[in-house]
Amino acid sequence: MIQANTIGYMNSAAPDFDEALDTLLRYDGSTSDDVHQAVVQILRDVRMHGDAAVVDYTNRFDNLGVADISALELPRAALLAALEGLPSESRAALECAADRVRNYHQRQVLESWSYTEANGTRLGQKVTPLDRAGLYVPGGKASYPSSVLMNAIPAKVAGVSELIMVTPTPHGQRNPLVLAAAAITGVDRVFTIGGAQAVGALAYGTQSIPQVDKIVGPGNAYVAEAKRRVFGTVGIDMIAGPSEVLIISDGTGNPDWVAMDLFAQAEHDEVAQSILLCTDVAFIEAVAESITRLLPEMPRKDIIAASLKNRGALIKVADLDEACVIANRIAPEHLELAVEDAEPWVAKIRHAGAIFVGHCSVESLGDYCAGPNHVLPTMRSARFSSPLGVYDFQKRTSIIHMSPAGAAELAPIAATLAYGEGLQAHARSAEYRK
Ligand code: HSO
Ligand code: ZN
Repeated sequence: MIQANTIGYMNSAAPDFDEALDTLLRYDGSTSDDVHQAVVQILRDVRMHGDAAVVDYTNRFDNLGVADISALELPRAALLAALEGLPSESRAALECAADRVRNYHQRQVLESWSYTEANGTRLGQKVTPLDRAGLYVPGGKASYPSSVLMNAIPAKVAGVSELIMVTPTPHGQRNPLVLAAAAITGVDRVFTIGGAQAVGALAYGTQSIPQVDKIVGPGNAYVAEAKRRVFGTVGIDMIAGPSEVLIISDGTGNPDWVAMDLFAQAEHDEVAQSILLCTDVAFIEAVAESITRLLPEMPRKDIIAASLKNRGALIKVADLDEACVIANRIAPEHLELAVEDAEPWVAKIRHAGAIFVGHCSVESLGDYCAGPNHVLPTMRSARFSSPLGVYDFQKRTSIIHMSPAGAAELAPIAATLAYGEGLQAHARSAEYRK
């Protein structure tokens, strides 16, 4: 039987299902007043005092004792040493993943285009990479080398000239895999700073840290709040919510696989969300049994258990069509189609960050090395946004090249519209070209 204390069970046929689903999906990502106030203060200090403030906060928050900012920059040699020092298996895996991610992202490059009208007027769109991007890499338990690949590679493929990584090293502890990933992807400069002070340094620039044009990468509540506040001064990628997986099952396949896929999401953190939609009650029971049996084996069982209990659910649905309707409503970050004949169902999914098609296509392959980006829209934002990609490091400029004949032809039209708006100078500057 399904143990409701491990993971919630729901049935789409229940009269209160809609409300129950809304409650399940609800997540309050708002920032607390404390975080907000601390971030305002830190950003103000970094803006006013530059390097000195960054050094101060870093010494205080990361338990360091450096005299100046030069001690907080890692030379390229340190990155290469981290790469050289890796066990060969780790290095090969990182390099294989990087190659695959690069290969996938090369197909995303937006090209400039233009067209010429009969009278010689040429109109177009010119695509340019950002000059400088900043990549935030968290320290501690959420420090993922795979995320360095996923953020740095699209920037480099786009042609960003300078990519600056910041990552905190509390108590001086460095993560060699993160540094090796920076070496492989060609990150240009690395500063061992973190938190809101690092976001401020990248956004405003200091005496030693160059101002960037866009900041990408995940972070804790302070980093998220700092990114929100510097948006406008610089671009940002997105403010990611907890990671989510939605699995659609037709009752085929191995329940252990489904249980472990739910765990893989749940082990990220206590508020990660793992949901199964399944047409077959017996299979749901089998998955519940797998969960109970496999959970004690997991080193992160406490996090998994909390996540499944707080935000997980096994949901019985009538059929796969209904599952797709619910999936579109959820707009999950990751959607697994764990069904026998999966391909035809892809067309029915309109809102998801990434779709994993068939029993072999599991999220963890996508997290590391399939090729597509693992930075994906969360909290239902797949309804209107897309995976991080090369296009996030490219911008577009319109090109208007009027021929004399083209200008003469359009001048009266522009003038008419300008007089209608009461804008004389607009009208006359158009009419000069007649
Ligand atoms: N599932 C995470 C990415 C990740 N998983 C990194 C493991 N490492 C968000 O898509
Ligand atoms: Zn993951």
